[in-house]
Amino acid sequence: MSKFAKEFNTLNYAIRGSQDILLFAHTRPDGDTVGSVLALKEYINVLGKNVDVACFDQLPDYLTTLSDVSFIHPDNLDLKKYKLIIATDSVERGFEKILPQINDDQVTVIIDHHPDITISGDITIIDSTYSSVCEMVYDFFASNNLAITREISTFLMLGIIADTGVLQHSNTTSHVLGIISELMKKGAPMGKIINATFNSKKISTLKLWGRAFERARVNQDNGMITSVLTQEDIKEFGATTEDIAQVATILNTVPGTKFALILSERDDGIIKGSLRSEKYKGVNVSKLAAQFGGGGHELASGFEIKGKIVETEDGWKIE
Ligand SMILES: [Mn+2]
Repeated sequence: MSKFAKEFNTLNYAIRGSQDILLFAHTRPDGDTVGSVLALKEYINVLGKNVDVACFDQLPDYLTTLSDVSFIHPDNLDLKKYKLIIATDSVERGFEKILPQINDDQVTVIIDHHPDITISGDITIIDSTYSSVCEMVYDFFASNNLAITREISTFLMLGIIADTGVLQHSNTTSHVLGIISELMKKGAPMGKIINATFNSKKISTLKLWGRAFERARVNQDNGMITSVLTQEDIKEFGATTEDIAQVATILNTVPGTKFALILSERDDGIIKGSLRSEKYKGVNVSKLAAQFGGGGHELASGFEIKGKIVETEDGWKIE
């Protein structure tokens, strides 16, 4: 039995009791937030209810082979009409702006697997031991004995594949693999999902990676492998956050390294640090991130500092 059996039961009761339902995906939506809202949308549609999906950004191009959904920009929402509002994954990337506008007679639900979430809903389901929100939503379906259609299985698998880096990250538990097996039985096209999310790389992404890999340095003293991307690089290649995060993941595969740090310049003089490690390396990168005022998971964390990346004679420095 799931540890959230009670919450999942309440959530299903709330869905069944509401005619107009809003789902909310996070800003710059990824496979997990998209997969989780679309799986819930399928279920709610079948119940014959009205369901909309809101997001500050549109569905990314690479996911259009899996869905043709269009998101409603929050500025264009008639928020009052929804009796039930469900936000999934990284709920503090967009939904925190909506929450204060919601009335007491509307039911809010938060489903997230990120640590340190400070907002809460009428139903709050947060657990950072889950690989993905899609893993949590699978448990919601299983806990309530709900039928998983081929469409639902596709969307749930999307989020799990995305957030586990195709079942390679340390969050790939036996529970996750059990779910993957069940979703395959329901018809989820695993190859198509992997192709959409990971196997196809734009030439601009490869060029961005090439630049970052060329600059990579290993610090033999602490086992850190690091590289930098300037704002010019990011603009030149139209890099997404995901493109940059994957640099750290790939750098982390270099033998003998303990963790990877990628520093990337963002707007307004902010430098973002992305830290990655692997369980067997025995490093808790969230502690490192915390030293710079950031946070995250033990093996994937980040921080932000003010400054500019400047080239020097023998490398790079932050000014
Ligand atoms: Mn996620």
